[in-house]
Amino acid sequence: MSADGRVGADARRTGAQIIWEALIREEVKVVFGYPGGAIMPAYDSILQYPIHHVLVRHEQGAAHMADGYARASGEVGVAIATSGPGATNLVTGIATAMLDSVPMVCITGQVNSKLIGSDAFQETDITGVTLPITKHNYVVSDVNKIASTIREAFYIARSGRPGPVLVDITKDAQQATTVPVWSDEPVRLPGYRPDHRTSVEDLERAAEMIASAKRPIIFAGHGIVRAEATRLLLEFVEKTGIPVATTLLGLGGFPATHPASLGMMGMHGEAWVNQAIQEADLLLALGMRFDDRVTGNLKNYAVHAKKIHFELDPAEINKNVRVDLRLVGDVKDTLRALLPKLSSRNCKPWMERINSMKGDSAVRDIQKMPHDGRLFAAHVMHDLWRITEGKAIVVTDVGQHQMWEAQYYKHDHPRKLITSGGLGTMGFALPAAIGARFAKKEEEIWVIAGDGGFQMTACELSTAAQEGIKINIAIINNGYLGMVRQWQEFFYDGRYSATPLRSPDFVKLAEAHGHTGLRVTKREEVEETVARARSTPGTVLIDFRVEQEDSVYPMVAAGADLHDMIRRPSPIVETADDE
Ligand SMILES: Cc1ncc(C[n+]2csc(CCOP(=O)(O)OP(=O)(O)O)c2C)c(N)n1
Repeated sequence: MSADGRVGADARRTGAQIIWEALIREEVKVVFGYPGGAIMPAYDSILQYPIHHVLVRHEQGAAHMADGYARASGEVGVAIATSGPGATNLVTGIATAMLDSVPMVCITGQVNSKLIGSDAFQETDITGVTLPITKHNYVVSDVNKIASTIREAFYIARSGRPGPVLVDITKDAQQATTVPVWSDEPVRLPGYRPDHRTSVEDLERAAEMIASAKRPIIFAGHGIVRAEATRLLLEFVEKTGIPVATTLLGLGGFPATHPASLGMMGMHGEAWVNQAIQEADLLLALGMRFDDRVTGNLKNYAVHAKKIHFELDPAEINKNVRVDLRLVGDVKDTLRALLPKLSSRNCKPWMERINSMKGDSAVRDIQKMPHDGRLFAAHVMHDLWRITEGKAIVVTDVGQHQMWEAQYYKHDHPRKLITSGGLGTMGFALPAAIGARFAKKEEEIWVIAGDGGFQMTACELSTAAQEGIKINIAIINNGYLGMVRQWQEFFYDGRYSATPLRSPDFVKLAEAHGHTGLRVTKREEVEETVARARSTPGTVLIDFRVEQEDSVYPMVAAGADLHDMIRRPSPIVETADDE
């Protein structure tokens, strides 16, 4: 066997060996998984190969770790599971990656091909189950197909609009032997066209529309981050002066502290951004998909604006919002081709108009509240941003804390915010952060999770301990399933059905796993405790006991018009003690 674990080219080997060799050829160094009967041949042979296997505590964790790894690195993440319950436990993680266009390959074991369809022990039709939530999936029962299928799976996962691909391999195919054929030819698949290029005429039309607009706004979505197009977007903005609003997943795609940055749009976006969108005469939507949380009521959405959609996936165009011009292609290529056609222009009056709307929205600025002993989640986010100088990778869970993070932690760099935007998967943060740790060995990583979501995958604390990794965990502990409680407060007359939440002692839970546990109950303690967590080796969990019934403002109620926002009810007295 050679140093990289490959056996001689013409030697016979098992399907199990071929799996790992195929992964090595795709430059995979780490996989996240959990063993079981139908995947045991593969687990037995991984011992021969230089691939690090992270033993998760639940397969959902494996899928989120592969996802976090992919989002932090831009590479394909890999999750492994056995058949039946192992495979179905991946489902939430696969759907999460699908909705956020994250490249991932999941390899599952399947029962012997002879037994398929017989309701054999631990048999599930996982390709049937995952058909609507994968970009593509395969069942492989022929050892001769393993190498080429894994190669195709990686190609599909990472090309065009990325997404998860599942490869289900029967146990007998893993055990059978063959001499594999490794191809170095580019993969070509009938009917699959991942690359598109915008025509010169369309680029010229876009340049004309941009030149004649008086109130344009750029929307930066996840596509900007994925395509590594941040620098080109900056050039675009510096040339044209057009302000930029971002989606949740677009945060960091354009520097939040840049003067042309407006902040986040949509349900919990800045009020002035939503207002500006409704007044705009041109929207340049870059790598985003007009999700309902972004648009609110479609009937009254940006009715004065012409719309140009820069998008890699043609199926996204005109799906939710009808556009005037489609620029299909990789957003980085499109921006590069468009830039020379643009002239500099004056957006000052428009920026002044937008700035005049800002004062109106400042009432949500809770971090400027006077010290009255109470700890608000916004304080934690703001202080974390200040102390880490905005440089940490922040992995958030789903709920109020996710929105406060988006509002108060300013992201200037791409791939620094990892969050489940499309599916909104509670339990995502801890495992995704563990995955990100394997992608970015040197960077500071913070998990920000609610007391509810954290408990969904808290078992992965044990994985972090076994791997001996350092991450910092901030639990925003409000004693409720906060975001649902907020909806109950606003829309169900304050009937708190099934949202008060009793939690374990998180400090002891951390300690039980061999980690450090800390607690913060007052605003004055935030700074010192965060500093302590950063300088303490190993994983540190901080239980932040925050104000219990605080709500995220502003808010566009589901289905309401974008400009029709619920704002913070009472004015907050500002003090000049911050920053
Ligand atoms: C797996 C899953 N189940 C249910 C929900 C619905 N949901 C969205 S936010 C939320 C409450 C989250 O509570 P917590 O984790 O404590 O965070 P907080 O909102 O308090 O910050 C719930 C139940 C979800 N998003 N994901």
